[in-house]
Amino acid sequence: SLSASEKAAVVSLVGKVAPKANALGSEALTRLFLAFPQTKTYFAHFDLTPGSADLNTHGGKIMNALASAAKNLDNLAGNLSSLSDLHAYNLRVDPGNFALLAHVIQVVLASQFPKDFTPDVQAAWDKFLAIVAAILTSKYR
Ligand code: ZNH
Repeated sequence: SLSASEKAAVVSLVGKVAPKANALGSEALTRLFLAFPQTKTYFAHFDLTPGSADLNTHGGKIMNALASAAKNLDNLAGNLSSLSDLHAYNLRVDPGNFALLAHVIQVVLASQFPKDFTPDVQAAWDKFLAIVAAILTSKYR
């Protein structure tokens, strides 16, 4: 779990992430599909053109879910419970893909917030995203 200083480092970025959720999430998905083309298979019904409405909407959902989770670091499993059900029972995304998404999210945060995304903040976000991924894949069977 996250230490007090890691929690503070995660929270430190939330105020900047939430207002730009769509743009940040859209860029993360664009990077995901270009760097790891196999991830596109889950989104056959989307327009994957960079900047598309589908990418903005879905990217926003992901980043807003992370912002919400970051505000509930003491109850992450509870905060993410319904998303965990969705990914385990409906979407069945291969768990390996979560690390790929976590990677591109960190690239986006580093490029959009270079001053704020210090090594300490990055380490905390890496751990946070790994915990979120563990929760979202915890009900797989
Ligand atoms: Zn997921 C969906 C989040 C990962 C795939 N997602 C989703 C949503 C959200 C999310 C919020 C929406 C829901 C509703 O609508 O209700 N995710 C998330 C997060 C994460 C994730 C936070 C981590 C961090 N996913 C993921 C991955 C993948 C995915 C990795 C693959 C690659 N998702 C998905 C899909 C979907 C989702 C496919 C559905 C979409 C549509 O709309 O159709």
